[in-house]
Amino acid sequence: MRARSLLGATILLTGSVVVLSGTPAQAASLATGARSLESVSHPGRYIRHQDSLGRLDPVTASSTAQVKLDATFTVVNGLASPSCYSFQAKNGQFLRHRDWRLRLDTNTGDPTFRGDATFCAVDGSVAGSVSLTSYNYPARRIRHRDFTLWLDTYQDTAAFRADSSFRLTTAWAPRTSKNPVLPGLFADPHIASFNGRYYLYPTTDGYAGWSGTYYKAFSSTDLVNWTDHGVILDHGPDVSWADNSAWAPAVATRNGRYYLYFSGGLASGNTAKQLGVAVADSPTGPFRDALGRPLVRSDQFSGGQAIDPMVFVDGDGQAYLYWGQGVARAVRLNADMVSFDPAQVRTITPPGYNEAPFVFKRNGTYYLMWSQNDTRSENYQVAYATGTSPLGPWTNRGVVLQKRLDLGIKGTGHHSVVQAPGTDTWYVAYHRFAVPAGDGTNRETAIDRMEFNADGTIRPVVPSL
Ligand code: FUB
Repeated sequence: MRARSLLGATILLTGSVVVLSGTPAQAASLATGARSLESVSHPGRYIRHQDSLGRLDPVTASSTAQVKLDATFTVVNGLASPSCYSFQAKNGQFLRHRDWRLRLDTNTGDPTFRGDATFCAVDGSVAGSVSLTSYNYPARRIRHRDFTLWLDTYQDTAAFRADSSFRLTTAWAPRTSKNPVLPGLFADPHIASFNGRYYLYPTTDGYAGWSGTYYKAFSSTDLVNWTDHGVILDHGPDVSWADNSAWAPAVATRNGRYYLYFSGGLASGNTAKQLGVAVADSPTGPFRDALGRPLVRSDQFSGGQAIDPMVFVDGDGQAYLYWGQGVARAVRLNADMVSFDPAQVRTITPPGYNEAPFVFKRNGTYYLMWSQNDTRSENYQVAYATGTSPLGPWTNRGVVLQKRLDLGIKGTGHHSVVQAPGTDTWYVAYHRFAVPAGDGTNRETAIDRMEFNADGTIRPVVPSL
């Protein structure tokens, strides 16, 4: 069952925080972003961590900056399920239960950790409050006892209900940076502009071995405030030939329809990655597998992995498909957007290429961009070439986006580019190791300006927090 908005829910405002709530003990929907969680039974006390253990302590305006940081969590997409939530501390660790005690830990990406660090929201004991049930032990809820936090079996008493209810309030330590633009772990962002609105289509990250299974879509009018449109394609129910490795989606539009190109693999048997295409009538889906089989099979071309698809539609309406890890390939797509002539596929692997090809056009020049090095390396970076056609030939231009260690920014790659409609203003969306505690499977999505010199070359992108 996929995450869907709750029909018939009422909107309650608690401070600046929106809590969508149904009747008592029903699933509730939380706004993601930086929040603090105030106790219902002890107003003025907030969930915080100290020495990695969860506590319920007083926090006031005169509390130290550290206490305010420790009492601030970012509500993010559930590590185990998009129907639920995880709570990321400012140090990058996640609130999880272990031995029934609430504590902070680093996400290992394995199913046990993700389950232990995922909580589903149900109505709390008073209007506007929530109670957080465990994803993997649904009969248990986060509650405080002697001002320490535990995962206890639900008891139908007024005291238990109050001790396990919290109001999400404005964060004691509000965010001071513009990136990441999406709360939580999302990688390989494909950014696009359709009908005056920006869209982001990322890989859902935080899984060991990048074993995620579903894609979400987000949209924005200002590149700052993003609306989560929920799951738009889920390999489990929606794709017969792929279970996992839901990687690096890219969306293109033609004739009023939207085509989502994606990678997928099987958990057993032939686990090699393949490319698929799904179609929808809206940029936020729901998408359905257009072919019921891969668009590019794992065994179809020799060398490289069939991952990281990207489609560029030229001004004459001709669409081109690019893809590949290790080897970069390109081909004209047929007008149906879901087929091509295999005999016409070209290898266009540029120097230092690893993966994530991306093509756009500006002032008659075609730009081919790609990621170098391994996504687990802090040296993951973006380089580019320019050409006179969507298929080259290409002139290598070097690296334009790389780590910025003075700000703790590492592993900047798997990017995409969007032009602000009607302007010559361009933006690059990319992922990086989550700041401060991320790595190659705990990545987050950032957006920065991408500027050009008078000769059309791209200026080095300045990654920002
Ligand atoms: O997110 C999974 C894989 O990691 C992508 O397909 C690659 O481009 C790399 O970012």
